[in-house]
Amino acid sequence: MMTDRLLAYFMDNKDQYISGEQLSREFGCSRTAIWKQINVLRLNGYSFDAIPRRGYRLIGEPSRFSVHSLLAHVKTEILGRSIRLFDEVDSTQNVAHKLVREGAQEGTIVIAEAQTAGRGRMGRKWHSPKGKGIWMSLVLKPEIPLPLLSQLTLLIAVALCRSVRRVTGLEAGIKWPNDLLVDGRKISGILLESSAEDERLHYVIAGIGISANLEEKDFPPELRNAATSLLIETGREIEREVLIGDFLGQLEEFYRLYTQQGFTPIRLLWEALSVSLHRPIRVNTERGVVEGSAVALDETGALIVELEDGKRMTLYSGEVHLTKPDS
Ligand code: BT5
Repeated sequence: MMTDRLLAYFMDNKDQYISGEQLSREFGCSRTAIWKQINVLRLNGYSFDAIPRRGYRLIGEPSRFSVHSLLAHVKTEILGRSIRLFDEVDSTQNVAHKLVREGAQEGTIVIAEAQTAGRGRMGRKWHSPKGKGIWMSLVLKPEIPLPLLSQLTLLIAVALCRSVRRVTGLEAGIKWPNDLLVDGRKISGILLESSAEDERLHYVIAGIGISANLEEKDFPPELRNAATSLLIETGREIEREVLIGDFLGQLEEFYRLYTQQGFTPIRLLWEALSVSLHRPIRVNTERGVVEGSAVALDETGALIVELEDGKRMTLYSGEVHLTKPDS
């Protein structure tokens, strides 16, 4: 309640600095209580400028996806033919799984402004603050055998990477298998979850997280070295609807190419955008640490690593670390 009243007060006094003292008088509480409420508003996507002795000024409100603008940019036939927008969910993956079980068709997209339990692979967390990113899940029903599912991650990574490059002009690259990096820091991740029976895929939920408009302060301290955003890298706000529309267009095109011609053309595109090929890497796999240099993808999408003794190893999963800067 108090947060709503405080917000209304700032809205009525836009462009003005309001001192903590004045606010504490107005609301009959301590300045610490005001400061806490301002932080609650910040977590909800409001930005404040704070100057000692002058006070606080509301400088930004959380942006909201506009259905109108999304529809104007999404020109695809299958992907995005049903778009479900949410203000806040635990994870768009959970919502999409539920929708599929209720009969949602291929191409259904779930987008949320915020996720309270956004997830990455292997139980890792995906930081998803309100109004700042693209947190979305896509329902796919590909007719491929289960062991080839990792090709789909690579296909999505190629579409995403090309689209980020085109919309932002940044030199984004792909780190095997599912990270998009700019200057060595992560801006986007892909998470595939599937339901299958006897090697037959029922459906796939492709989760895509893009850190679009996060500022440095929107990242928790432990992520600031490893993660970045399109806003930080370009210095300008990204119109999320434009990126979503472009990405879905690319993905639909590659998805069609893949259905018609198989993985080879996607593999070549992937290799051209990869930052993890032909350079020293260390991979943490379930069977231990492997060091060497990645030389190519095989036909299933697995990574072929050449070890120091010249032997080659095929990796199907794992966490790649680039061990030396670009040469
Ligand atoms: C991923 O996992 O990169 C897959 C992320 C998928 C997120 C989307 S958002 C929509 C959908 N709904 C969900 O609940 N999830 C999907 P992984 O490779 O495990 O990487 C996780 C690591 O990325 C974390 O341990 C952090 O180091 C880093 N990270 C977390 N949040 C980030 C962010 N917002 N931007 C950049 N890096 C982040």
